[in-house]
Amino acid sequence: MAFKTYLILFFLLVNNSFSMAQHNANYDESKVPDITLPDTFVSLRGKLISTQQDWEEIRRPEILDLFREHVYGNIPSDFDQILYSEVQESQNPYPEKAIQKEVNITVSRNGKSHTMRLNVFLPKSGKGPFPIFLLVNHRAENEEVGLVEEGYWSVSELIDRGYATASFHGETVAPDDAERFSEGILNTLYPEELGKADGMRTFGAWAWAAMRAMDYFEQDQLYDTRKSALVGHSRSGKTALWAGANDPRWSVVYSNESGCGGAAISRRKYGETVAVINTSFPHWFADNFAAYNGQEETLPVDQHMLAALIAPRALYFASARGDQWSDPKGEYITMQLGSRIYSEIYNQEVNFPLAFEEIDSPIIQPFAGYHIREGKHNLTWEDWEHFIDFAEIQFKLIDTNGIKFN
Ligand code: GTR
Repeated sequence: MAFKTYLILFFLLVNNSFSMAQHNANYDESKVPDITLPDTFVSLRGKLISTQQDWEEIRRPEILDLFREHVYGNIPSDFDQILYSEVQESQNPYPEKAIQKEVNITVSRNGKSHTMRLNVFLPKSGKGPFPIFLLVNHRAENEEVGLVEEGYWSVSELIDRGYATASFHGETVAPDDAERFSEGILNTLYPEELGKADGMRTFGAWAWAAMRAMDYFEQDQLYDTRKSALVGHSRSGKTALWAGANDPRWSVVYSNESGCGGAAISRRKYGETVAVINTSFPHWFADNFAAYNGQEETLPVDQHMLAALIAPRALYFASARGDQWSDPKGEYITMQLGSRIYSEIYNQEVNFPLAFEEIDSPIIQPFAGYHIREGKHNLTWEDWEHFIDFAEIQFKLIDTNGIKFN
């Protein structure tokens, strides 16, 4: 059989098992189980957490460590050297209004090194320092769309509004493939992670890369990293949440339709489930996560607690009505419950009183926001428009109140 035929057969097989999983998924709200969620505000030793000090010294580190051990795995932070160099490989799609930088970030550890690529656009007008939006990207570049797929990465509009924006592709850090995921920083920089049940996997590697991008911005006066937004869609949205929880240098964190293992409550088992995601994508999460396949109720955490880890920095979720696989209602509930951290611990008036069924426009308030749009699973200009509105509120707060996040 010709190689091409094998490829087609393989594609049909993978695609078929995926659509079968989607077909068998529960989309009936009346079949969602009764749920008891772990309490964000009670420590493992049973202490009621009501002060900022207890949250930051006791409960927050506990929750972060539970997610690390049981869900996403390690993000090793040690390395020997980090170097930045600019290359010129592609044509600037916006020569009239943007400066393009193609940056190689080379990290070395124990005599080995790995290079990831960061693509940056800066407004030509104005001197900066520019607030920065980083998009974690997993979509394949292709000849048709080139480096920038407008809508998905709304570079032109971000530049018009006076922001810098950057993106890295997950493939340049850890391939999105069950067989090849280690052929990036795992093999070169952190091989000891491969043998660990809580070892770094793809999402940990991509979150690590977002941190290295932030390292780059921090050492260059052109960027105003006090005003920095981290955006991810779908599998990259799961990554953005995990990266934002681990790296307090991001002042705003966005999840677009990240669903299972991202913004949606796992215990609802609506749309994609833990068993389905771990079976289709065994390289995404720590190996330990597979112990919860079909056993969501035994997880020591649920995703509302991941949302809480972002505070006091700002958090925004977006869903799409046509994307039931990501469980929009479960994403909204995560926001409702997770954002209680702002009122209960940080004295901010944040709340989401509307029931999911009542939402008919974006809910944009300081510190936390949510919208659901019509249409399918995708990151679109409509999403970005609300993202920017939300960031502007947050960036103003940083300017006027001098709010510091780290
Ligand atoms: C699907 C996967 C989802 C989501 C999505 C995407 O195949 O089941 O968890 O991440 O891919 O990344 O677009």
